[in-house]
Formats: sequence, structure tokens, C-alpha cells
Amino acid sequence: MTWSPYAATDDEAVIGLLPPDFRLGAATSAFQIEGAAAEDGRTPSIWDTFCRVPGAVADGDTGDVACDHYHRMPEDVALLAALGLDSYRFSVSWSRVQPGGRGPANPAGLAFYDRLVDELLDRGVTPWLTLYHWDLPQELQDAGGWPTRDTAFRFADYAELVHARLGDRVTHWTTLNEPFCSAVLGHVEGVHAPGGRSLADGVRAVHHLHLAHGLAVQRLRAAARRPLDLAVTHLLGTSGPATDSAADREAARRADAFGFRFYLDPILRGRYPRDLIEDLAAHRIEIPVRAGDLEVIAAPIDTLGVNYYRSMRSSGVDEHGSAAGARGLPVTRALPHGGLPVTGLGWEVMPHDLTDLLLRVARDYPGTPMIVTENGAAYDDQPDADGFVDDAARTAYLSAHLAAVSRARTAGADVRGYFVWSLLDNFEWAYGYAGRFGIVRVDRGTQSRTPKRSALWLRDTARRVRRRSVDRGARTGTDADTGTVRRRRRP
Ligand code: IFM
Repeated sequence: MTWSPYAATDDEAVIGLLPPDFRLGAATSAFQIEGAAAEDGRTPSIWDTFCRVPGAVADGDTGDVACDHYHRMPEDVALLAALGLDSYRFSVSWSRVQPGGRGPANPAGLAFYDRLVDELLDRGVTPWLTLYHWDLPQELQDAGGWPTRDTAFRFADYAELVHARLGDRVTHWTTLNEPFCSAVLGHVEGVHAPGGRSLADGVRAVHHLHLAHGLAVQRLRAAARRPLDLAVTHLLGTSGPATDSAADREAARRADAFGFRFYLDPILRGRYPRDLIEDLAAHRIEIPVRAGDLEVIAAPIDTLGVNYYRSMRSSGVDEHGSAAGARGLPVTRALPHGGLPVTGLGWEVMPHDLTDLLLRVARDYPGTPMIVTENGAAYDDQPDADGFVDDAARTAYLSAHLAAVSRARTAGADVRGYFVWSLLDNFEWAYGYAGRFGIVRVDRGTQSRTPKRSALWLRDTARRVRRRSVDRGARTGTDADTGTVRRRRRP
């Protein structure tokens, strides 16, 4: 372990306290790695469209080829297995399996995920499937997208369609990844697809994403012939005040309502926060709740996915010294803490905050097991002559954050696993391919994969945590959880 300014000296010892059944995996998402954008019947998603907007994505990068995972999937699964990871979090491309977002399934698209699931199970890796990671079929966007209520019902149909094909083997289902990003980055701030800039649309999008989640949970439970682990993943952080001034404390409350409780309260408490409703009313915005919606949204889940990268402080005044919020947002200016190490994207490294966050969720929303479904860091990796990346900073980052999870567990938070973001260097949305989050380097020219030092650290950590060798070769046919799920026999 390399010394780093943010790693506590006993991090590795604290990681050693994780129980042998603690889930350790890596995560990806369809648009970020698959490529094959126009193959086998896939239609464009909002991200295919957004990538074509001049200036929207750094260097004009697109997902057309990405990591070519669509064609290299067996190699990538072999890599996961060689690293001894017990779980793989991936997402399904809606427009690949149901072109246009409605109507019949696309057999060729579904067949890809069928092969992926079998390949994982063959190698003893548990598939952890996310149904939606930001890539709405463009046709549904043209029909109004997430600000439109109908999109939630289209999502529920899509969820059922995927489950009908994979539900015999996939136990772990996450409905949505980070609705905050879909709704706010995509509809309010305009930096993600579809590039909208309307607070009202963003609020409508949040509600319809929640509704989509709840409807899908109901449909999957009804369709399942065996117990499923159903989850939703949220991007969370803390948002303390920048100073102790009344304005900053009020700003922190607003940021917490808009960025945190807006997401967890409806799902886990069956209501929207009262203060948020008032904040929005001041902007003449109403959350478009209809009778019965909140009961659907609060359909019980089994696991809460927590994605954590960093936290910000909230300021009640804008850069000109005026009261923040005057620009039409109920949130306020988010400031860095300052004086902390930063990643290659300038994101502050704050592992202790992850402990606080997990403990807060455990305290405020008791009874829901958590999994850290994403955590990781982008750095400007420099490969040596063989393509190896000695990414000491990323390794230290992961070690410090996994230790933070272990500390939260010790203090009482029910956290059952940790997925590194990401398995591969991939398409980092508006940053294009410049934001390298992978523990495995992907050479953009040759597409060759080379595990970085952080991947080897994770492999060794998984060994240590499980106290069993990962060199037993391919483990065949059983799901780590149930011992009963088997690959589908293909003719
Ligand atoms: O790459 C993204 C991922 O798609 C969603 N969560 C945050 C990651 C890093 O920005």
C-alpha cells in the first residue's frame, strides 16, 4: 500500500474485518462500454443523440465503439473472474432489447444479455443487473421523455420484458441508476442527455423516474417465480453548510432536501419531504403526484444501492454575493471543502464522508440493507512501455473507501457489498474518454485490456476478505447467493 494523504494507516486492517460473504465486485453500464451502437437492431438512445450536439461531450467522443464490449464480452467476463470478483454490475441497453422503447422484444438484443448472464454464471460471478443507466430510447424522448408520465409505464413494460428472458437466472435487479443525474443533470443543468434546462421538467422527471421504479418493482415481484433481490441505486453525498451562517445552513437544508431526501423519502418513507414541497412551491412548481403514486413508489425493496464519489458544501450566496437560489434553483452554490486531495477530475477525496453517509442512511432509513454500487476515481493514468498502469493513487483511493465502508459496518450500518466503478476505462459521459475510472486499462487504439495495480489490489483484497483462493479455476454453474441458479442450456 502506498502512503497517501487521505488513507488512515490502519485501512488495510479495517478492511480485514469485512466478513467472508461481503460482496466485492466491479460495475459498468451499457452505453459506457458496449459500442455496437447500430448493430443487431439497436436504435439510438438519448446519449447517441446528445453525443452529436456540438460541444456536449469532450473531444466529440461518442459511444459508437466504446470498449467494444459487445464483441469482447467473454474476454471481459474472464477478466472479472480472474480478478476473483464475485459479482458484476452491468446495465441493459433498453434500445437494444426493445428498439424504440415500446413493442416487442428484439431477440438479437436480448440474446446478448442471455449470453452475458450465462458466461457470468459459468464463471461463478453473480450477475447484478441494472435496467436503466441513463440511455432512454430516443423515440421515448421524442414522445416527451421522463417529464412525461407515460415513460414510467413504458419502463415497467420494458422491465417485465427483460425479466421474462433473464429472470430464471438473474436474482439481483436494480431498476434505476442515479435518477438524480437523469433528472437534474439531464433536464435542469443541461450537461447530460437530453440537455434540458428547466427546473420544472427536472422535478417532473424525478417523480416519473420514481414511479417507473415502483411500477417495475411491482411487475417483477408479480412475475417472479422465485425470490428476487430488488433495488434502486442513488447517487448520494452529504451537503453540510459552507460556514455556520444562517444563509449557509439554510442552503444546506435546501440542498439536502433537493439532492438527498427527494430521492430516499418517497421510496423508503412513502412521501416527499414537506420542506422540499415548500421550496418548490416558491418557484411555482408542483411534484405531479397522482392518487396512489406514492404507494406504488414505496413498494418494498430489498437493497438500497448507494453510489458515492464526493460531497460538497452548500453556500447561501452566489459568486456575486447575492442570495443563492435567485437563479431559479432551489439548490444553492455547491463549493469544494478545499485543502483536500483531488482526483484527475478535480473531485475531492473524502473517504470519511462515505462512513458518515452510510451511517446517516442507516439511522434515518432503518431496516434497508445497503450495497455501495459505485465508488471509484478517475486519474490521468500513465502506462509504462508494456501498457501497465501503476495507479497508486487510485489504489489508495479504493483502499481508503473500502475501509470507510468497513468502519460504517462496525458502527452499525448494514452494508453488504462494494462495487468498484469501474471495471474498464470507458465513456465517461460529458468527459468523453478522458475520464479514466477503470481498474483495467483499455487502450483506445487496440482495445487491449491490461489490469492496473488497483485491479491487482482488489484481487488480493477479495482473496483476503474471503480467505479462500481465487485460483481454483472456473467455478461452475452456481450462483453465490442461492446455490441453485444455473445457466440456461443453449442448444
Ligand atoms: O461513470 C459514472 C456512472 O455512469 C454513474 N455514476 C458516476 C460515474 C462516474 O462519474
